[in-house]
Amino acid sequence: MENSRIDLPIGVTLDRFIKSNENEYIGAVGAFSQLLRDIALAAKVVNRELNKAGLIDIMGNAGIYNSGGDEQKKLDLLANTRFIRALSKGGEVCGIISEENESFIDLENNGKYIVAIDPLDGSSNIDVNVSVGTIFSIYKRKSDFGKPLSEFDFLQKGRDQKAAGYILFGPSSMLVYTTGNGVNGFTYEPSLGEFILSNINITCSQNGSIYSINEGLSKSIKDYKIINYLDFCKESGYTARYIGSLVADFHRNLLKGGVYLYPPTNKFPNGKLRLMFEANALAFVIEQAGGKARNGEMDILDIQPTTIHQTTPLYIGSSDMVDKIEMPSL
Ligand code: AHM
Ligand code: MG
Repeated sequence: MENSRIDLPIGVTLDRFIKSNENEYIGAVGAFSQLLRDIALAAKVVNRELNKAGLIDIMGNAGIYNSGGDEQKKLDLLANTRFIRALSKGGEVCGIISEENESFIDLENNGKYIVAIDPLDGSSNIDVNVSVGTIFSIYKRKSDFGKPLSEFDFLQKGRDQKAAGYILFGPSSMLVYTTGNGVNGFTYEPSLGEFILSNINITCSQNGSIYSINEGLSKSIKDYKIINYLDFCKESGYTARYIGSLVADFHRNLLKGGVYLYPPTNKFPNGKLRLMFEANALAFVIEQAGGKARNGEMDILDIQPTTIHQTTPLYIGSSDMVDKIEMPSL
């Protein structure tokens, strides 16, 4: 991976960073930059709402269920509305899929880009003031301009992403993304209302000693490779860390070295996490940072999606740790 690209200092704004790197985005320079800015703007709005979460009536369940059968939180819906609104306005995006919407949204314009978004991941944590996140992927439109979109425009491999990233709403909020040219992180400065470059060319160490899994599920994990790997982690004296907010667990392991596992379970025989809303974006980020993302058999980015809401097992993080999971005997 070529890694010589960032010559801007820590402290520049996201806007300035995007502008300085515009020549990376082959094709539609202005549109792509504007799309990244739209995502950042929606992130600021959601951040503002989340900061008020304990004070006004936006916590708790909305009494509606999403396509995965999860009861939607009021904040899930609020974040969904904010992101869809921000992405719909500019004309850069022609189609959106969201974890919170059953089908794709055709914006019926000539935008060049498709966005897949999980507007508020880990939202069961919001009622207890624990970190949550937004995850996004950007693809190119496939169908001809002027024609209605079809699933064909959305069911693209992770390998085809033009950009991907996440926003972590935590003690301080961060936007971390890649356009296929390394990974950079921006920390939100609330008094300025700006995301500021704070983590340049993030790399994930090849090995680590943190493993992140919901071990309460261990009796319903049938894959002996996973069971063996968990034993190996304990025998090696690794540290277990699990927040239950994928973005937060992923971000920690990205920076410190570690692995996140969500294997098939009795309840979720093909894993719980969504390929198009969660796994693909984080897989692109981790590969760009030098790590790996696999489903137990292949790279996440090479999976051909067949449905928008399909799930996948996910093993993601430091490359040596991900490799070890698939070794038949440890
Ligand atoms: P969500 O999209 O409904 O929020 O579910 C995804 C979340 C991830 O953030 C997290 O890693 C995982 O579900 C936790 O699942 P579990 O409670 O089964 O450990
Ligand atoms: Mg989610």
